[in-house]
Amino acid sequence: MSDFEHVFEAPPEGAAADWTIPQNWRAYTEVEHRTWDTLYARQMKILPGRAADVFFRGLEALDLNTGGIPDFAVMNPKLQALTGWTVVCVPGLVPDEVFFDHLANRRFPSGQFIRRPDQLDYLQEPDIFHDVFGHVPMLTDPDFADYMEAYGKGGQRAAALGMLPNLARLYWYTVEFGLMREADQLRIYGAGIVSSATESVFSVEDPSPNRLGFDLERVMRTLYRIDDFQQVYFVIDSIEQLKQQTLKDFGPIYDRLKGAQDIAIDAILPADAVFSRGTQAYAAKGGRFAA
Ligand code: HBI
Ligand code: FE
Repeated sequence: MSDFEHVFEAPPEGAAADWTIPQNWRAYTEVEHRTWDTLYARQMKILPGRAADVFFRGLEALDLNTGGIPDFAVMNPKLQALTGWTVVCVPGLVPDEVFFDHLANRRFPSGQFIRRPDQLDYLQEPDIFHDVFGHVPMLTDPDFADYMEAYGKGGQRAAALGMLPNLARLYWYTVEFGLMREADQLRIYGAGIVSSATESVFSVEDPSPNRLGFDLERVMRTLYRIDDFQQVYFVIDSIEQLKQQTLKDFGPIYDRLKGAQDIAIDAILPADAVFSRGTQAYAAKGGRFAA
């Protein structure tokens, strides 16, 4: 199962059996380095007060603001010393089982390329800015690092059991689009949000989306959209809570999920903890960055 269109069937020319490729840092052009700087500077204006402390602590620990696209040979020793994770380069989206095998071994696969200057605001495939700026700071947190490894291991199992569509929703609503409570506010920790200038504001401030308390089985039943702002965000109390709710045998959960119906993207259920009851006005106007 994959929600994306451009997944190759076999490792492309020049890629290893595990789909990794060299970063080839010296080959990035001046334009590509300046694209990183532009995106970085833009997010650093938007994220203070909106992104979680844990994200900023990770950014700082990795020292990603030295100018230009980070050189993994410099970044990886810092990350490895903190949590044992490393970042490897891949050509783009890789098959699910390849992705899970990397995560299960504490390797995060990052796109090698960076978006073009005319794609600053939106692209569907994960590039190095999304993957490194968005995902890697969170991998410096020991609990989040454990959670991601467990997700990789769980992915292999879910795939074998035919439950990947359900498990992928957990990744989507936490790793990519998660919010957390912090300082009496809702703050961003999801990589899909922190790497997006527009969704960084929308996710925490727009009246449209629902913001609901995280509940594992509820999340795994909830549909999602891959091509637009979310209609619902799920809020965790802490990374520790996320880890504690998910480090368990999913077997009994999958048995229950097989008999359960999917939940509509804009539904609010009686059992939900409601942080914001959204107007859904953005989606009603047709979405895709509608004014
Ligand atoms: N490949 N490079 C890359 N990055 C991803 O985030 C990714 C992937 N392949 C599959 C995948 N994600 C998802 O479909 C799984 O989480 C289910
Ligand atoms: Fe991502």
